[in-house]
Amino acid sequence: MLYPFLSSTQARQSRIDLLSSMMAPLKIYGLAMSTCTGRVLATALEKGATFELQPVDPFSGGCKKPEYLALQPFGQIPVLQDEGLTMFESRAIARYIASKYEAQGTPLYGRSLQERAKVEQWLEVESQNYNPPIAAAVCELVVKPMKGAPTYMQIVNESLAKLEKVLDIYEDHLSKNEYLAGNFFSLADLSHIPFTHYLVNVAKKGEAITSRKHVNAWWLKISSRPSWQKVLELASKK
Ligand SMILES: N[C@@H](CCC(=O)N[C@@H](CS)C(=O)NCC(=O)O)C(=O)O
Repeated sequence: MLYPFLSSTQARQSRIDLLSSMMAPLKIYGLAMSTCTGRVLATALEKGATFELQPVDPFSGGCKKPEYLALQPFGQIPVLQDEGLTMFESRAIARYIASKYEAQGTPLYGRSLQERAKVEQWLEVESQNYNPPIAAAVCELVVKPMKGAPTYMQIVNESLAKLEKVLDIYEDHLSKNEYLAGNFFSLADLSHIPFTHYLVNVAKKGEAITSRKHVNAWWLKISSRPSWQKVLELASKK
């Protein structure tokens, strides 16, 4: 027995903590202020996985250098390297981290196969239904001004109208469920945080979120998690 004076639950957690501290840190290439990198960092933080952030700045062409393109041929952040694995696509990376560190931290896939199935369902909704309109609006309102490019309000308005329709479905669902996959915080909720943060707190165009009672309560809960607050702290240091 590793620690004879601890309860079996405490001893199990101690073993997990020990194993985790022996694992090499995840190497994450990207920027904390980028939405997709933020998704990956928040996942690592929820799981208590150690990581090193290797800064790669898309605004100064860091993504288009040959050595970076060898890791990510589409020239985008983030990239993960871990124990001989090199991979890209933030949602795939988040799934990998949530699975690898399944035994520790927040159970981001729930506690049963059925709960995991619901997490996967809402992860797909995030990427297929929620992300396209919100990313288009954030690109016009936040990213293009940062690059000195003009914002097209017609694209903003059309994207927000599409987002409103998606959020009507979320409002109904969240009136019956505390979180998307049920009554537990999951990877599906987490995956929504970065772009929603930019729409609500940076672009200040979050009426579609804040005007819906249950969506807003959900948003306030998920965005106040220590993991996301830590991502914002890391982003503020850039
Ligand atoms: N589907 C990709 C999208 C990655 C992405 O769009 N990354 C942005 C930053 S958030 C980027 O690298 N943009 C630079 C570029 O496309 O040139 C993912 O989820 O990882």
